[in-house]
Amino acid sequence: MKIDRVELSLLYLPYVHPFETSFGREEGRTFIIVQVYGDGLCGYGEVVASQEPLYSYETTTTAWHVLEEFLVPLLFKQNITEPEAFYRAALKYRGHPMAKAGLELALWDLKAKALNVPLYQLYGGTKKEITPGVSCGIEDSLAALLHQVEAYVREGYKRVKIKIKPGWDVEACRLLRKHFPDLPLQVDANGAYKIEDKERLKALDEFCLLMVEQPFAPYDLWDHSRLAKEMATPLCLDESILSVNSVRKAYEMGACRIINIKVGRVGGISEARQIHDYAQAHEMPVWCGGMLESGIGRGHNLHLASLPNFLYPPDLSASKRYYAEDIIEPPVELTERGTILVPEGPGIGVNPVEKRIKRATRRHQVFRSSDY
Ligand code: OSB
Ligand code: MG
Repeated sequence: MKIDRVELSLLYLPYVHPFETSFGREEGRTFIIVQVYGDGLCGYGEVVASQEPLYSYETTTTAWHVLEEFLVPLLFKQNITEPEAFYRAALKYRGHPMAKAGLELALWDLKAKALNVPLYQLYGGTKKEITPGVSCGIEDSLAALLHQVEAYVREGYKRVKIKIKPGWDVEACRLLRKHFPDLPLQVDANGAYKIEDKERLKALDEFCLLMVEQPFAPYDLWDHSRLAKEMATPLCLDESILSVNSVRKAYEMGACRIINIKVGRVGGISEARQIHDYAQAHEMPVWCGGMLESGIGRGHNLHLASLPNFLYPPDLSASKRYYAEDIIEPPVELTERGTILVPEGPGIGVNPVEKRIKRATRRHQVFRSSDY
């Protein structure tokens, strides 16, 4: 195998419904698709960085810069073809996990396609079918939130997560619990609280939530460990978990009992699998988070979520929950059982539609191995 070229495309897709978190409302998503060509095959990856540095410091512009100036040259100058080799080589560059993950994912897809196997087989995935959850943004009113949750439950979603922030938390949970006494429900604060809000967060214990995700700032493991000691509901960390090393610290401090794994946030599948294995050895369940990915990133998430210690439902919904027209065909859909099947075709096992990718593309660049 020789990698002939890498292509980057910057895409914009509007959401079917605006998505609001504690850091703001977005009407659509700007993201990067990475394509890696070799042996007549093409591997696809997605960079989940957003246009603005809200969820993380990375943006589509920083990711493009890091890919163009450092990661793509690294690949060509060292003749790297294997995703594991790329992961190890790219460790020398500090940070920028989403940029690294996008290219690593494309190399995994290419490798699996060359071997003619689905990705989950390379990863050691065991589940063929996944029961997903749906992540609901902050709405203009509690009535609108209830309406949205009712629609998702009617569509077949078996677990609901709502975004919270100070002032949009206890009452929202009370209302949903009243209407759905048995629904598996969880909340995600994206770091919107401070330790001074501890009593408000403890009030959430009343609602039998599966977990409270990332109440405090990403760097604040210590305050999470203080809250965890006083709360019955398990804490889950998302933004705080950047590597297997940060999981060890969170575990040893008792900062959380559950880990949200996002392949972009941790810098790729190699790191994500180490986190999975460490958590499994320490009896900490993990689950697969989402970044409102296109069908390409979501397809990748399905394979990761098929690993055995992914014990809670992922934030991974059908294509139509996010986009009127996904860039893959067929789109991701829920079965009558409210599940999603892990694709069985080679690689990611989803079919990107080049025409739709082109239509959504705002910037495109080709990098040829012969130029390095
Ligand atoms: O914190 O999990 C999060 C989306 C963007 C940024 C952060 C988060 C999210 C989600 C979306 O919750 C989940 C999904 O992709 O369905
Ligand atoms: Mg989160």
